[in-house]
Amino acid sequence: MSTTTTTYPKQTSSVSAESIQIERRSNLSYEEFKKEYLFPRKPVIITDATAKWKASNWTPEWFKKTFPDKMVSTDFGEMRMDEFIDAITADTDKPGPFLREQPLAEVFPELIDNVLPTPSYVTPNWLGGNYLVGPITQRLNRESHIEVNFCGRRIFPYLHIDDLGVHAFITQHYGDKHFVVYPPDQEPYLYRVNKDRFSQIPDVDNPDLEKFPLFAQAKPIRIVLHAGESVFMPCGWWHTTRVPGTSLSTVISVSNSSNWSELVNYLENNSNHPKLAPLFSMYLRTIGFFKRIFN
Ligand SMILES: O=C(O)CCC(=O)C(=O)O
Ligand SMILES: [Fe+2]
Repeated sequence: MSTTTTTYPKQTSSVSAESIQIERRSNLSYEEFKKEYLFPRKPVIITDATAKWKASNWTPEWFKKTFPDKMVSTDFGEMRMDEFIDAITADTDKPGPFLREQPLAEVFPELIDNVLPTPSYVTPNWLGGNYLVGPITQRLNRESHIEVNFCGRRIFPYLHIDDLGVHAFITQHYGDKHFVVYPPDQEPYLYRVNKDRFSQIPDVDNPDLEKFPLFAQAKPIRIVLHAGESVFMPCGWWHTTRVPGTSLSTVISVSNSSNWSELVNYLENNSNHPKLAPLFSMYLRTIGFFKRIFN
């Protein structure tokens, strides 16, 4: 989910900050998920979505023992895995390195079977597959990868909504993760960077209210995701995170009939070929129409 300059249409949800509590659910059937959360675009924490994943046993020590000399790409540059784990488990207030938004299949191809079976909640997922137009296929497939976030105590670098109008399904494997979440109706108070998907507010817990006075009116929803739990973050919901200690999580991005129109609008508004963009949009809407029938 890269930080390119983009235009992003206003998004909606039937849920507002006044009415929401983020529920914890287990044994949630797909039908219930669809009706209560996916289509209403309401976040939910699911406590047992990935119970069968081998990734449930991931720990920093296990990564250090299993891949000691593997080079990983962090925001402090390339590092050996054993040094990386030492740095993110050290008891220090200084921010350590962050292995951020790295595709699992590229960084740890041997661990792909650790995130199976795919939970029904992230299906169908239309981000994979071949769309017969190279740039469209590449753009969608880029978001279809499971990403890893691995770090020590720190805040996520930005309050944002996700790229391409996707929903995110974030699973915590190790440690706790504190989320600060704002429904789409809070956007007027969040100082969105013009035509982009980021807020100008660097730290929502220490905002500069002289510079960002309207932010005082924003109503955050706070949740803590524990190891073994997943959160469904619908498209258009603003979120950022903070971890009090070592944290390891994965993110699956999802697009299907519940948010396909956001993806199509996004691509149309950000096309490098403005003249062709309406044609591509029509093409993708038609594909969506048929996928909806056959999925
Ligand atoms: O896992 C996190 O801390 C946040 C991930 C996220 O929001 C993202 O990758 O877009
Ligand atoms: Fe995100």
